Formats: sequence, C-alpha cells, structure tokens
Amino acid sequence: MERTYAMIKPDGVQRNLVGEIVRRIEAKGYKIVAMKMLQLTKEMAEEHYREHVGKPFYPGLVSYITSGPVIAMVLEGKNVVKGMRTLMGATNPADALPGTIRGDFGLDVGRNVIHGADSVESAAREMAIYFKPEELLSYSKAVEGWLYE
Ligand code: DAT
Ligand code: MG
Repeated sequence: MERTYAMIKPDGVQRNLVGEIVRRIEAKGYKIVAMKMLQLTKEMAEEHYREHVGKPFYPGLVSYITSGPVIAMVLEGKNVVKGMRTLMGATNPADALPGTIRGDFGLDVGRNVIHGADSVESAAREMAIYFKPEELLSYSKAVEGWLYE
C-alpha cells in the first residue's frame, strides 16, 4: 500500500486546526502509520525544502516552517500521495477550491497550513527526515473491508 509524508505547518497548529485536519484525513480513509509533534531545526528545514534553495521565497519559507511546532505524519492508503494533494488543494490558498484544506483554511501562499509530498519518491525522502523505519507502524483496521473492495 502506498505511503506519503504530510505535515501540519506551524500556522495550522497555532490556529487550532490539528483536530480538523486529522479528522478529514481519517474520514477520507487514510491510515495514520506514524505521527508526532516536533519543531524543525534549520537543518531539517533545509533538507525538507532543498528543491527550493535559491528561490526568492526560500528564506521566508525556512523561517516560517521552523517558527513553531508542526505535526509530522506518515499516511497510508490507495493512491495516497495524489489523494492527499487533492485533499490539501492548490499551493496558493487563493487558487485552492472550497472543500480542500488550503481552500477552506488559508489565505496566503506563505501560510498554507499543510504540507504533502508531491511524489512517492519525495514521500520516501521526506519521511526519512522525520521518522526512523521502526516508527512506521504496520497494522490492520477492522474498517478496511468497507474502504477497499
Ligand atoms: P507545495 O507545498 O504545494 O508542494 P511547493 O513545493 O511548490 O508547493 O512549495 C513549497 C512551499 O513553498 C509552499 O507550500 C509554499 C511556499 N511557496 C511556494 N511557491 C511560493 C511563492 N511563489 N511565493 C511564496 N511562497 C511559495
Ligand atoms: Mg512541494
């Protein structure tokens, strides 16, 4: 089963949106296989956002993502990488549709509430920044027969 890395950003935590966001993820049917709260170091942020080094928004991005606690998660489910991107909505909340997390809860591209990996490869790279392999749990849930045919 596919896995992705997702993270509720410092604004999501500060705005008391953790429960609402986790509720949406669980209601969709994705399984939480790892979750913790932490505050990113500058080094972790630089590794996480290494594809954006040199872009004009990069310094602000690193200072935002390290500005407070985040909720780091590994999620599992059918096509979860693409599905989480859909649940999150467009990068800029101004373009994100109502019904998506960014569309419902964000205004500014620099405060877009949630991160989600953009490919299976990015997901694997990102989850390794935050979790040891043994922290990713494999378990079954009774509801699976009602989520998957
Ligand atoms: P996403 O988070 O949807 O994967 P991304 O990887 O292109 O988007 O960019 C990472 C983050 O950087 C994004 O969540 C918000 C910020 N960002 C992206 N483009 C930006 C821009 N043009 N101005 C300001 N911040 C931007
Ligand atoms: Mg990205």
